[in-house]
Amino acid sequence: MGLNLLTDCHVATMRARPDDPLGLIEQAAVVWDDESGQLLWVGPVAELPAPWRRVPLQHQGRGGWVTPGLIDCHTHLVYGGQRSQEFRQRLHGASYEEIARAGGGIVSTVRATRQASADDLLVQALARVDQLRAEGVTTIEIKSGYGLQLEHERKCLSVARRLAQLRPIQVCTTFLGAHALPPERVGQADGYIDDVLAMLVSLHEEGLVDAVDVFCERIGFSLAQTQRVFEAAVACGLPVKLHAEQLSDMGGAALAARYRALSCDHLEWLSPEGARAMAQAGTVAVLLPGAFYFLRETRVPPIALLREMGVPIALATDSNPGSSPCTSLLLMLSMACTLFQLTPEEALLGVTHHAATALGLTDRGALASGLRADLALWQITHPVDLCYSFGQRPPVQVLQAGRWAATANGGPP
Ligand code: DI6
Ligand code: FE
Repeated sequence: MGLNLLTDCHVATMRARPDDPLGLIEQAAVVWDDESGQLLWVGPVAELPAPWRRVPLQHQGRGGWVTPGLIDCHTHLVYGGQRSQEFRQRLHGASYEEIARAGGGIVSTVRATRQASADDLLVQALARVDQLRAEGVTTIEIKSGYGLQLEHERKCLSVARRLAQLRPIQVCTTFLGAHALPPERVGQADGYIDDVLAMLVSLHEEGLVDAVDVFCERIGFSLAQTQRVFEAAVACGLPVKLHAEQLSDMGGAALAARYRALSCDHLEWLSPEGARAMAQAGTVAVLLPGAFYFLRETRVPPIALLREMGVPIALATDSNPGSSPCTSLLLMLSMACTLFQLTPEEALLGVTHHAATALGLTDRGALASGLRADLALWQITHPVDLCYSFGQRPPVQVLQAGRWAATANGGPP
């Protein structure tokens, strides 16, 4: 226990320098304190101050690359059941919206999630979390939204909190009560928003909520309903996020920006006004190539517009049973480059620095002294390799809050 030194490695700090968006350091050294869980020094090994050279715990990186621990900033990974039959229906021509309107879609997962016990949900969610951890993920966001009643939303958010007790991973919870209309409230969307506001107050008092999200969409909730939820979040002192402009341009991004949203997510139909508002508010664009791929969408998010306006771009799995049954953040790096034409550097910043911002976290997502000692040590030749190969999992060793964490893909070095 105490001070640790990692050498024989290269580092992608994710602190941009001119002509070097990833802040690369070759032949680097990293020093951290495993009690405070903080980084103490990151830089070229040749510049390592003498006192740090003799710290008691020394680790060899075997020439690998160190990145910040990856951050999956948008998941719905606590749920019951699965929806492969719907996938089949869609391949026979039914659309995601048609299935949702016919009582399938999110609502079918709501049924399965309500039936499942907390322990069942926990076991299933642990398997998903372990897959993400085996890819160097140290922080995840988990949304509720498959319970849609107080006891079931509480059950899901409590499972999300328990995951962080059972595994070396940090979990940020997001209350997404306004995800879909539950079967018992069909035709009463405004009445259901009353329920959402009441649930929010209770769940927030129980310490289960870190942020609030809404599915603002033709098949979800209107702008006015979204605004009511945002007002309630503000009253609780909670930050907001929004599922915005995924299937249509509802103007959700501009509304979210007025509430200083941490992020707007999906954004295939984002307008220039929406992008401008996000840029001014510092709202992160979270792109979800897994959902784009799985729903066989054709309209790509307006990447050029996001770049031009200077909106930070993050990437996430959207892990959920209906539109992205996926637990690979590395696959999202590949898809973001091939499907959305992000540069590898943008993609890598999207699962580190900008993903942290999308969760309102300033203590991670980059490697520098004073930040959390969450890192991944990859046996690769260059960070771009993480975007280049797909369906593969390079060997990785994970440090979470200064402690080596065993994963299905590697133990301590
Ligand atoms: N957008 C999504 O991509 C997921 N939820 C949402 O609001 C899909 C959820 C599902 O189909 O179960
Ligand atoms: Fe989502």
